[in-house]
Amino acid sequence: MSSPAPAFASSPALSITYPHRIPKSRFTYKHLAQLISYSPTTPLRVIAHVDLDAFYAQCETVRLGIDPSKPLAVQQWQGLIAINYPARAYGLSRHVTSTEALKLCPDLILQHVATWKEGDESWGYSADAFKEIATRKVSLDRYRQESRKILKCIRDALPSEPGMQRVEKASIDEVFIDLSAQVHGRLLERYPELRGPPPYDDPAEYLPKVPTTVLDWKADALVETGREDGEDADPDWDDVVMVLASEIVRDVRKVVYDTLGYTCSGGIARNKMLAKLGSGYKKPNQQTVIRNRAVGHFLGEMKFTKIRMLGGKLGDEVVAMFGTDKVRELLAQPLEQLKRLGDDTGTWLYSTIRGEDHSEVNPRTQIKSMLSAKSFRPAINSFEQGVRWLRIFVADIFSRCVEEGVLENKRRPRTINLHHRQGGQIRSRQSPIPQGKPLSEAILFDLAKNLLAQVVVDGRAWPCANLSLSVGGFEDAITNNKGIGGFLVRGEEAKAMMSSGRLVMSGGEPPAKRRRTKGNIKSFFAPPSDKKRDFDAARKVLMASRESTREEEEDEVEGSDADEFGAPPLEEPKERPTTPVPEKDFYISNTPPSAQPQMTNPEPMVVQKKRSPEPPELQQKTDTFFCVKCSMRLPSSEKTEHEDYHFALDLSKEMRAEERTAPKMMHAAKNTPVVPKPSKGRGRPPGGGRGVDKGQAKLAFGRQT
Ligand code: TTP
Ligand code: CA
Ligand code: CA
Repeated sequence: MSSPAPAFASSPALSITYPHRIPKSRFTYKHLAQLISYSPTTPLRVIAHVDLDAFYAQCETVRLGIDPSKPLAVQQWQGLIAINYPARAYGLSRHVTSTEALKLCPDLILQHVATWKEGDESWGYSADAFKEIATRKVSLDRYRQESRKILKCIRDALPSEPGMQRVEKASIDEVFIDLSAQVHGRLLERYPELRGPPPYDDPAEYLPKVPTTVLDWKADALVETGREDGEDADPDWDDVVMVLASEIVRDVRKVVYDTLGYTCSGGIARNKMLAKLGSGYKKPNQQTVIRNRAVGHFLGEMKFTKIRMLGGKLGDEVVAMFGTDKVRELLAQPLEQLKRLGDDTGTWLYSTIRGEDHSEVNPRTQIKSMLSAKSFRPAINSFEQGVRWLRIFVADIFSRCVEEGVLENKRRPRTINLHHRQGGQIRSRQSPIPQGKPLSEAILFDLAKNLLAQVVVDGRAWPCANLSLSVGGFEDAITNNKGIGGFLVRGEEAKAMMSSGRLVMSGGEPPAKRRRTKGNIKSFFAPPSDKKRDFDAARKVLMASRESTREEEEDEVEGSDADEFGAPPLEEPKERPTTPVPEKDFYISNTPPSAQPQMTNPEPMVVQKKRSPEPPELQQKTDTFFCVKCSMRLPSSEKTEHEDYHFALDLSKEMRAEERTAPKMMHAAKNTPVVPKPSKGRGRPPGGGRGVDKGQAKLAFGRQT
């Protein structure tokens, strides 16, 4: 156990002679040594977060060689997705349109993000892109390329010895760096008295005191302690650790600027959560240190919705439950109260607002999945149109696969997924990617087409408001010859392949019943001739290939290129509280929760219910309406269609009830059911909705026409 700490490791006798006067650190040799192994529990731990300033905007100034002091914004359709700092001085933000922006800042350089155009082989920059939302989709490839260069540059600026570098790419423009091991090295270099061994060889011995009372923080923004005596307390080793880390971050930022011309901001603190808050504290081109002595004050002043993971739905839920968004007020809530959010979430929140976060910097940089998506305004209405978009998605995804080393057979995805949104409904289909032959764009395209064909054949596919394609389950490919085993599939994949080619449906109703009622609704929206053409096209694709599908499981998407409602979503934070509240935020998005791909429900008659009712005060926030019939929030733009949908749904229920009660009416002569004429007018029941015979209902609605 620990004994009174000596002033210096080399003179333990001092501790015996003058125990009361011996200055000592609060930290032990063990704490110090734990830095080498990146222990998330050592109180000397130090993490940096580096975030590029106005990232897409800088990408454009660098690409075009524009003077960075000129105001510039990156446009996506009519909106702005990135605004450089000179333009922010004019009051521009992501909430203004490009037209409003030009009024506020007539000299603004507006650069539209690169796009893929229907039919093009590759993405490019086009002056007219903003007018062509219906035929183009955004490409973030350029920004991804720059992101990769920056990441490499950061790595090159850090020590290359094994175990001395731990970097996590947290999104397209930010990284976490665990500087613990590197700082440990610098500490021993600069302060030989720390080299040990510890007195009595006891790692629980306290470290000597820091041999100075003043530290040079250079130009770093130092977060205040909020206490009058806060600065008076002499520095301890945790402060020294922060100074050294801050030096490293300054160097890293300089290398990035000198090599590639990008400015970024940094945060330095004892954990990821605080480091991230630090990098956003003073921008642009600055770095902020949150010393341990300043943590309480720093967080207390803050809105907890700024904290990682609390920016989305979970944060909203906490605000609604406790009626505040201030950390200080939430600190007054006992743990038991916070546990109303769930045991794990409550416990996570309790320690988070107290500045505790033991999550590790995860050096995994490999992509797990890739997504390409498009929201359609106006909605698309045919299989053929859908297929044209799939071609772009596949080109987009395949080019990213190539960068991942698919051609060299380094890594390859195992599954392909299609999400299809129609009204308030998401349908998802998944299929395994055959592993026995080299992956090609053509293979992906065929698989994608097949998935869409399944959705179409299954009914009620149009009008489609959003399509997204993703590949996932990336694995390191085995390069040697696997023999016949290389062509075999395993586990889920095998199960999926063995299923009959029909969907595995969720929900209690037997498939036959569902299919019939599905037809009722489907025939409601498109004229029969179009439907037939569409259906035939889809069926042809399906006949050509006998791939089967299964209901999709949720998949973490790392790289995404969706342009949901005018702005692409960034990658999600990869870590979550242990009981995550479903959260998937699209930027500037009024997408209803029902439209989020993790909620899949291939059951066409039952509209996806939200997992938990949303607090009423949150319901008014976006441009949505609340459907009391299915307890679901949907974009206002879909209101009419949704009401039509309920009308048709009620109607089909009514008819089913009648089916059960009405006597079967048959043509005596031919012994065939009476076939009613196709109904005119949307949703008018054949025969006025009364006395419809079972055969009629079946033929009018159940048949794929
Ligand atoms: P951010 O790092 O959030 O913002 P930023 O880099 O533009 O500005 P800051 O200096 O405040 O860090 O996002 C990085 C990029 O992600 C941003 O340049 C554009 C893109 N993005 C969107 O497309 N839509 C959005 O709503 C947000 C927040 C970001
Ligand atoms: Ca940024
Ligand atoms: Ca960022």
